[in-house]
Amino acid sequence: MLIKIRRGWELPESAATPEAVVMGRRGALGTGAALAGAALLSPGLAGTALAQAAMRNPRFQPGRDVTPEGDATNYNNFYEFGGSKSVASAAARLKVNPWSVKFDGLVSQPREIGLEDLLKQVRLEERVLRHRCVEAWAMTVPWTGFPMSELIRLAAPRPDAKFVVFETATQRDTMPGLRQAWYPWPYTDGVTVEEARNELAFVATGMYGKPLPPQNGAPIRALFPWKYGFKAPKSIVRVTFQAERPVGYWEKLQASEYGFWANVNPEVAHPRWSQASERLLGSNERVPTRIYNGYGEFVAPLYANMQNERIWY
Ligand SMILES: Nc1nc2c(c(=O)[nH]1)N[C@H]1C(S)=C(S)[C@@H](COP(=O)(O)O)O[C@H]1N2
Ligand SMILES: [Mo]
Repeated sequence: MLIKIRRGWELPESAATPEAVVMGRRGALGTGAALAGAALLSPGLAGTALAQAAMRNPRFQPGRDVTPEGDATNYNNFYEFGGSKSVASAAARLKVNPWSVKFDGLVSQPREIGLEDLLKQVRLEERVLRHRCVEAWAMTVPWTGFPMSELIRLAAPRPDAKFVVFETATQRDTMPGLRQAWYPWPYTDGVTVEEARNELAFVATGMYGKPLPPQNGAPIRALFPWKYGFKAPKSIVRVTFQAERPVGYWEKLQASEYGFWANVNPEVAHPRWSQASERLLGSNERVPTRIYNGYGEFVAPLYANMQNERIWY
């Protein structure tokens, strides 16, 4: 079915203008934004706490070249800053200091924790992970951060908590996208607590050995590398535990196309385009999509006994 007003989220990648591929702007913007992100943080936190002193975890071998930094930081989806892929300069206005994250819902003790405080209670590592957007582009990024299971431990959910929802910042003054009232702000998405505890689930605070640039979700974002990228909320301000399955931003927009599970599968097409292959940011090479984005050994058991669930998109 064709919809009258075509918005960014309704377009397959092939129909979008690859504005970020204009050479020259990329490197300069990427570096500038990353530095701006670091400079906004308090001196104690800048650079060090968010990204440094992190050893690469050898358990996660990408089997692909790392995407050039300028490509990963200048071709983004961050609808709060607009529907194009070129949001890096707009996102540079994001205010990341101070930053805190709320833990609420079915937790033993609801609380709000400052980011510096949170980072003191985890050990950072670097993981090179593949990222696969539902629009069929992909990248391979060295992220700095900590296992999502650590965040869950700090939040201390009660046993009746079955799902966890991540809510993204809404800064009226820095995010022009919020004025587009037909979008279901704030951007949220969730997974099962069991998925969040899987060792592959990651919380990123840096990339390429530096603090996350705003456009990639500064200062803290989620990563579920076996799922389509829309399940990876950026700039998280709230983590809520609940018994009912949540309906995230994309599912609210178009449930027939973006479901709750959204695991990567080359054989299950998106209702409007094939997922059989993906385009690598940087080289533009097309390569076959892999089931669970190549991470089946870590996550396939999570879905082994699921029936009557649309787990692929
Ligand atoms: N808050 C927020 N988080 C978001 C999005 C968004 O628009 N807003 N887009 C998602 C989508 S569709 C993708 S593919 C990834 C893109 O992450 P990247 O820009 O770091 O590549 O972020 C996800 N997280
Ligand atoms: Mo995406």
